[in-house]
Amino acid sequence: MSSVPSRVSETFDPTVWREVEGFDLTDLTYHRGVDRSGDGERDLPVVRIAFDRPEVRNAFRPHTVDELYRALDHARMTSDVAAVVLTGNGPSPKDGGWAFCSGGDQRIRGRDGYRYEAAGADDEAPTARRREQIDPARAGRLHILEVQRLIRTMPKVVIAAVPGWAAGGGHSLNVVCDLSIASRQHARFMQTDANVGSFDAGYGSALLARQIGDKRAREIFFLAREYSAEDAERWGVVNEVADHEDLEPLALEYARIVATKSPQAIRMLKFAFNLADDGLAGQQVFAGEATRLAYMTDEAVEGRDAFLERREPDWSGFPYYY
Ligand code: S0N
Repeated sequence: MSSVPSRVSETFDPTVWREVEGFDLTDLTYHRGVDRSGDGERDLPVVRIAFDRPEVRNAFRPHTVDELYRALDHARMTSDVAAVVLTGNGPSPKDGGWAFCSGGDQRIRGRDGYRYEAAGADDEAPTARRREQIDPARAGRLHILEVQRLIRTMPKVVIAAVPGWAAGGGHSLNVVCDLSIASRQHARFMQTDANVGSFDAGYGSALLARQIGDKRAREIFFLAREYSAEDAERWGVVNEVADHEDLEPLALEYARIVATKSPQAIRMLKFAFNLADDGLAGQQVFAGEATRLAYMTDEAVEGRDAFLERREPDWSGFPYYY
């Protein structure tokens, strides 16, 4: 672990990342990998997106989700980025606790659009909570589900690096990432949805059951018990457990390995893995790639040219069997 704490995260290595410019982020940090080992600086095909609300275990409010969608979508459209590391900055300045993400910010949630604020030190009852009304239209938005779909359908490998708590909607985000690694010392997992009257009845539960088995997934949701990084690895919730200081380097290593592979092969494989579970939506994403590839063939070019040249297409050069 770096002995010099950086403003991003204690385990963040500023020598291998540069801030992505043009984003005015408050709830996240967004970095591009860089290789500074030789002369000058070379961009790596990797980005790091991190929740940056460690004082609330990296819970997401609607604004956090807006930022996350924007950063992920930028990564999706950046053609020389192969992989995304999704993580949480830390530790908490309050108590030193680490988190990947603790899900929806429970102070900003639900039907009535209330925001609960911890009382200030000069309040009459310091343990009480103030509440103020916020725009109900935004408070009710569960657009973290849009983020889940973006992670699921983006043609890049998304790697969850879990440095601490993955709870509630944060637990579900880990489920939806393509690969996951967790800190041996600090990563903890708990699916708290049913504790707080919330339920991820989509990927968070159904995909989890697909990944680790139905009984275990039901146990995780119905009992909402805390489990460790080792449990998570044994059950298949994460791919690998690493010592805390090795987590970010390992995430970067995963990402760099992915970046050595054929982009098209990775894309087709990701969509193939999704296809059966995602039904027609999965087929549509896979088929979009198949069509894009088909457009590059002479056969498709013949079809297009025949239309533009107002003639019958000549398919004679294209066999019915390869
Ligand atoms: C993660 C847990 C287990 C960690 O426990 P630990 O280490 O004992 O820390 P705490 O003392 O509990 O927490 C430290 C400080 O952080 C605050 N905090 C933690 N999590 C949240 C959170 N999710 N929202 C708001 N604040 C949070 C604590 O309050 C504490 O602050 P201080 O120091 O001021 O007291 C433990 O913290 C825990 O169980 N957290 C809650 C996990 C949870 O239930 N998450 C929500 C589950 N549901 C979802 O995620 C679905 C999405 C969702 O809720 C939503 C999102 C957006 C819009 C709408 C919704 C909706 O459902 O309607």
